[in-house]
Amino acid sequence: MEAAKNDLSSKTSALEQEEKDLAKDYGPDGIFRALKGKCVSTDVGEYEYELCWLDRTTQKSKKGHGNTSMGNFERIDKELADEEERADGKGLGKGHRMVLRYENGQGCWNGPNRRTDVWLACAEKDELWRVSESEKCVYRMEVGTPAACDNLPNAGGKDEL
Ligand code: MAN
Repeated sequence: MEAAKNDLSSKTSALEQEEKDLAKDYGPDGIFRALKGKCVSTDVGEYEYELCWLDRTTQKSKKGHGNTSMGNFERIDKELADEEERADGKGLGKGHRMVLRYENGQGCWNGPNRRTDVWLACAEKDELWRVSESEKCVYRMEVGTPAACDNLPNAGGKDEL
């Protein structure tokens, strides 16, 4: 009887986890679901920057000063990009792009909590192209991913978001 009770309780909590996951926003037609649990990163100066899809962004010190949270995934927006095309294709270009918002990261000394805007552009593979700090503790990532390509149903339309 006890064993059956334990079994029920672990199954109930597994079900609750699955229901929570189903309620989470994985983007138009769930295009980000395949990226769940995956991360991309790049080195810039004294830091390694990491984006874990629909989860978190992190600034990692290469000098052993530890990790700093740059925000937790909050929502998917759309914004207009207006950049020159790059020769290597690794840029946002012009047009509406999905922007993933990561908020409420580690507090900034004398400032707000860190946050990150993650701009997406269509690319053959998942790649963190560049990271900048547009103002103190407000970060911007530019990321290529097949999940942002227009041939995916609804990926180009604002209405579906
Ligand atoms: C650290 C890093 C920087 C940030 C400053 C703010 O050095 O997180 O990106 O600008 O703290 O004090």
